[in-house]
Amino acid sequence: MTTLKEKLYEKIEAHRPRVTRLLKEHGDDVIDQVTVKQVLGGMRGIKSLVTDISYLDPMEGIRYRGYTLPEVFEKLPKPQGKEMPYVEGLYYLLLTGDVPTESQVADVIYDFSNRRLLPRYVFDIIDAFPNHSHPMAILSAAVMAMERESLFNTRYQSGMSKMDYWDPTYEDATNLLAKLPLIGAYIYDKLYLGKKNVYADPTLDFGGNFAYMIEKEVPYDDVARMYFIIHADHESGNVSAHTGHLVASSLSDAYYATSGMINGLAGPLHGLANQEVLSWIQSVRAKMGNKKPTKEEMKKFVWDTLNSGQVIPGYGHAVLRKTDPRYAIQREFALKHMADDELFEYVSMLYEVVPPILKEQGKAKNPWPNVDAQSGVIQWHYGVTQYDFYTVLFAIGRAFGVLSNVVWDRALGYAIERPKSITTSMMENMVGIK
Ligand code: CMX
Repeated sequence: MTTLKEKLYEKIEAHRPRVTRLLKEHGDDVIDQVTVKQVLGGMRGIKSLVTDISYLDPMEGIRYRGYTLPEVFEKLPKPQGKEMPYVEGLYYLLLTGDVPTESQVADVIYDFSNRRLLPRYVFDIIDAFPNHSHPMAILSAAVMAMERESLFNTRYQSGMSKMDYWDPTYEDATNLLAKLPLIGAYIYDKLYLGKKNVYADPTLDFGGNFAYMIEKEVPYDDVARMYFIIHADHESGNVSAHTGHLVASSLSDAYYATSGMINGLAGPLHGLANQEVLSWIQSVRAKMGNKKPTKEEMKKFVWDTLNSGQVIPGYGHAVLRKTDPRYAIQREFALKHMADDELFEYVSMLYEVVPPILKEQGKAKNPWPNVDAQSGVIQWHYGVTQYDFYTVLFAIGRAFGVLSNVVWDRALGYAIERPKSITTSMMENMVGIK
């Protein structure tokens, strides 16, 4: 057993009695009420999911295992001479709640390197996709194809105690996470570099190896580490995290759950917004004949977009009510490394222009930027200019949070999801409409 798996088992054993007690002694206590607006409005804010891996405060932003993002970046071990921490260390933190030591991270890196080889048929499946397919569809299919590798499924078929579900789920999750950079890089290399081979460097960590495989130079390795870490988790109610949890709740394995979460992330109101931001900025640039717009001109583009019934991508959020700390971290990085980048200047101007306009329009509850407003521009700067690939990067990061949650779902025996639906007439009757 790896030190991570041993530590995880210790944590699971300590946590199980807390859930048993809640259910036994407080199973009928009321913790929330539900309004018509919430039921018709995408279940916004209803307290109906439990996770200890991250918590999203509307004003403060996300905390992973109790740590704010700046704390996570400060506390997790980093490769020598690098600004950003090991992604493998984040996995340790998300699963156990403990900040790993250098040697505990080294153990995870070694474990990942033993699991990262891809079966040949995954390359064949990626190759079978036409080149104009969206990379998120290819990613989802590649993950789905590997379902036959699921150890959970094999052990379930041969009879396994519920108390052991977490173990093969952890194995599936770790196997899949270790393989995701290679899958993502092969999709990138095939679609944009026209290559049929991808070469990994087994001496590199998760972020460093990803940068190597898509042929991007330093400091893209740090960009990759930062990107995967900030996208890892955003508590359980967002579409990708919730889909992963929902699919796994029927005891579908980690491969089914991850493919499902990728499909949810691929929508423009969620993860795809990062590519929409870049495409929106490019359209502004084209309209300006590549000349940088003045503030007044930019305001007009924003109003034109709103008046044509579209949203401003990268702004607003279902939970947050302030600038997303994931935006702030990327902005800090951009100010340090690429302050003169032309597209970054657009992003900075949008930060000044958009919030007052959204406030004036009076519809969006949160006029501030989210993670997606900033992320594509950094990718573009370091040579990943194919913006339909950006959500794949989001997905690789998000898989860490989703899969850590699925392991804990199995460990704590969380139930199959089955909320109740009603008809419109029933709702009308309930509120007294005849
Ligand atoms: N531009 C224009 N209008 C916006 C807006 C934006 N950025 N954000 C919200 N609104 C509008 C909504 O469309 C809604 O309009 P209607 O009443 O006409 O339906 C109204 O303001 C109220 O919405 P809300 O309660 O503030 O926001 P929701 O919780 O319904 O939706 C989100 C949240 C993220 C889908 C929305 O803010 C949005 O569409 N943003 C742009 C897309 C985006 O950046 N998505 C990425 C979010 C982060 C992520 O998941 O990756």
